[in-house]
Amino acid sequence: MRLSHYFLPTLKENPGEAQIVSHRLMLRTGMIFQASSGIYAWLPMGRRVLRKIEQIVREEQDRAGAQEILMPTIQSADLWRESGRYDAYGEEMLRIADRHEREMLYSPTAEELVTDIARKHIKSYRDVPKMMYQIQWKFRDEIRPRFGVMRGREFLMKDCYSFDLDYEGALVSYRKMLEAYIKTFSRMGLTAIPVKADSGAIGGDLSQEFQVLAATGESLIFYDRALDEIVRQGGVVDVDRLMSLYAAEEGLHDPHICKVPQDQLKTARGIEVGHIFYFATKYSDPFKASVVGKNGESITLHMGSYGIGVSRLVGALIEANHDENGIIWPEAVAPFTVGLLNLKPGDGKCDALCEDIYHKLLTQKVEVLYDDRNERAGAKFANMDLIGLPWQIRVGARTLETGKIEIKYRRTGEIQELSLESALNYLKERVGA
Ligand code: 5CA
Repeated sequence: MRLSHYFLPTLKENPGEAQIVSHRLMLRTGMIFQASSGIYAWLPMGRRVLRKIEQIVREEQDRAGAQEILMPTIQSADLWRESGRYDAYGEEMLRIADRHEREMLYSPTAEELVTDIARKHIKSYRDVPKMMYQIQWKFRDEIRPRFGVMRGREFLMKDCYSFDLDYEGALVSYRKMLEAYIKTFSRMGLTAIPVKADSGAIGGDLSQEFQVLAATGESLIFYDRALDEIVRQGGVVDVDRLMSLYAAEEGLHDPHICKVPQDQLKTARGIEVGHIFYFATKYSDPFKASVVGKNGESITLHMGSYGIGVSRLVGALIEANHDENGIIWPEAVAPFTVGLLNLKPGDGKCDALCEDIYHKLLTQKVEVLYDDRNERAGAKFANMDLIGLPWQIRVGARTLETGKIEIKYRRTGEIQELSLESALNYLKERVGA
C-alpha cells in the first residue's frame, strides 16, 4: 500500500476527549472514528488490525473443535422472556420495536438464541458434545461508555457456546476453551492471566476472566507467578497445573484463602479481554433443551459460554505495547509488517530504488506500507513511529552513496545498516516471509 493513496487520517495533536493512551493513539493514528457515544467506525488501519485479531481467534476456536456460525444482532424479545433476561437485563439492553410493534432487541450476548437452535436440532446423546461460536457485534447501553473501544456500547465479541450431557463432559469443553484462550492471547504477544471471576448477569458455577497485564488496566489482580510462564508459552498448555494455581481479582482476594507464599504472589493491573463460564442447565432448563439418552431417558443439556472482547483487544494490545512515540505492534497483529520510507522523494534514483524494494517485498508477500509522500524525513520518522509498524526500511541520500539501507526495529529502536540483499534476507528470516 502506498501511503500517498492510503486513507490514514492521523492527527497532529492529542484529542482532548481521550483519557487513556490506547484511545488517544487509536484516534491519532486514524484507526477509528467516533460515530456517536461508544459507537465507532473502523477506518482502514483499524480494520486491518481487527481482522488480524479476529483471524487468530477464529483459528484457535476451530482448532479447539468449535464450529463457526453467525447469529443475528436483532433478536425477538419473546425468546429473551423465556429465560427471564428480557426483564433482568435492565437499561443495558437496547430495545427496538419493528413496524408491527413487535418487541425486538439488539443482542448483548446470545445464550438464548443458541439454546433455541440447540433445542430444535440437538436431539440425541449422539449429537453432543457440540461447540459453536460466532464473531459478531453486540450492543450494551453502558451508562458510561469510555476509553474508546475498551468500553464501547457497540463492540465486537467472539462468543462460543458448549453443549454436553453432564458436568464431566462440560468440564472437558470448558478446559478446551481455557487452553484455546491461552494460545489465542499468547499468539498476540499478550500475557493474559485467567482469574476467578464473579459470573454476574450471565450466571454460573465455574467462571474465569482473562486479564491482560497492562500498567493502565482497570482491575487489580493477585496471582501465583508460576502462571506467568504457563500463559506466555502458549504451545502445550498444562491445564491441570494452570487450574491449580491461584489468581483472583482484588474484590475476591482473600488472604485467608490464598495459600500462595508472599514471595510467589504477584500483583498487577489487568484488562479483562475474555470471560468463560460453565452454568450447567441455567438456560437449557427453561428452554427445555434436552436430548434422548441411550436408554430413552431425557437428559437436560449442560452448557457453557465463552467470550472474547475482540474490539476491546485492539485497545488492550496498545495499552500493553506502546512508548512515548506511539504504538509498537506485535508482529502477529500489526496492520503492516514493514514501513518503507523514501527519504528523498522526487529524486529519480531514490524513487526507483524504493519502487524496487516495494515490489520485492510485495512479491515476498510481506505486508508493506510505502511512505512515498513528499514530506520531510523528520515527519516521516515520527509518523512511522506513531503508527508502530514492527519494521522500518529507510532509504535516503546515504543509501545512494553507500548502497546500504537502514532497518529499524520499532520495539527496541535498534537500527542496522545492511546491503539491500542482506536486508531483504534478514527480514525474510525475522518475519518468515
Ligand atoms: N455470554 C458471555 C460469554 S459469550 C458474555 O457475554 N461474557 S462477558 O459479558 O464477559 O463479555 C465477554 C467479553 O466481551 C468481555 O470479557 C470483554 O472483553 C468484552 N466486553 C464486554 N463488554 C464490553 C464493552 N462494553 N466494550 C467492549 N468490550 C466488552
